[in-house]
Amino acid sequence: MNAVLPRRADRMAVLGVLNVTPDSFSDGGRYRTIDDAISWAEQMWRDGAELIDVGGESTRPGAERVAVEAETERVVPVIRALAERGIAVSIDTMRASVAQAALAAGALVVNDVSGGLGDPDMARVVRDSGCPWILMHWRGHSTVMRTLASYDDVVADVLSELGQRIDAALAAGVDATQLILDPGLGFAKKPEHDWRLLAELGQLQALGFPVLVGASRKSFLGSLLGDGRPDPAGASRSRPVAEREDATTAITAYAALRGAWAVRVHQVRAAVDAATVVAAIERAGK
Ligand code: PMM
Repeated sequence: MNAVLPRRADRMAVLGVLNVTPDSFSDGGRYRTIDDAISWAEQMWRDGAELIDVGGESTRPGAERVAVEAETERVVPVIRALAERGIAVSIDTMRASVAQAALAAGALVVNDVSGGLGDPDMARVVRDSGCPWILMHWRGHSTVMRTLASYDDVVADVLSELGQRIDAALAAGVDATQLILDPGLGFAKKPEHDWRLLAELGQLQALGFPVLVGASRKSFLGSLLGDGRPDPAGASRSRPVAEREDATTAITAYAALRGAWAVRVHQVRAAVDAATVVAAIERAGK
């Protein structure tokens, strides 16, 4: 995996989120121009990210799909500009044609939140390029995922469904060394599912693939830390998205301690610091 990345870290890796979408839940609309997006990516790169994860379609619960042309037009110019600057990029898409265009523009890794379910052609694109492929646990598109958060045993069910995605990838000719797994926190999951999956991260690691954790600013952190008082609509109040950074960093430290390959975060510097601290403790313990 590290062979394709220009940086080799002696700590857990960090992916910096660059959503070039008007409506992503946590940083949507932050960059009004390509130049804004590139400047922010450069900052995350200086802060030590191993990959900038560029996405052009929001996966926020309830989000409608964007047209494939719009998604491609959003991501390709940004990826090309970052690749020209020597910045390593992953493309966050579940569409094979977007992945293909992104790889042609210089992306190094495909981050597929659908784990290959969203587009039957994705496995071929990944196989032909030989790039790493992040397979996230996913059950359905954003408009319906809330209705799919039902499990007998969330850890066993996620492991078995990811196992099916691994089998499908291998059957399509993708090499096992290309695969990275992700439990898909917040995707067709209730908070109790997210916490169980984190508690049992070791079971996911035991499948033998690198593991990515994407917890940054997600709603299970908001509901844990909310003051619990009802808002005017009667719902229990959650900690606002912008105030979930410290909790995100706590998860980063935990993921590093549990041996995750990487975290995907909005604030790279805090994550790099946390991963560096954990690595120093681990080195001192050897
Ligand atoms: N989460 C989001 C988007 N892409 N990709 C992976 N591999 N894992 C995730 O958990 C993940 C992802 C949603 O978060 P955002 O809207 O902040 O990008």
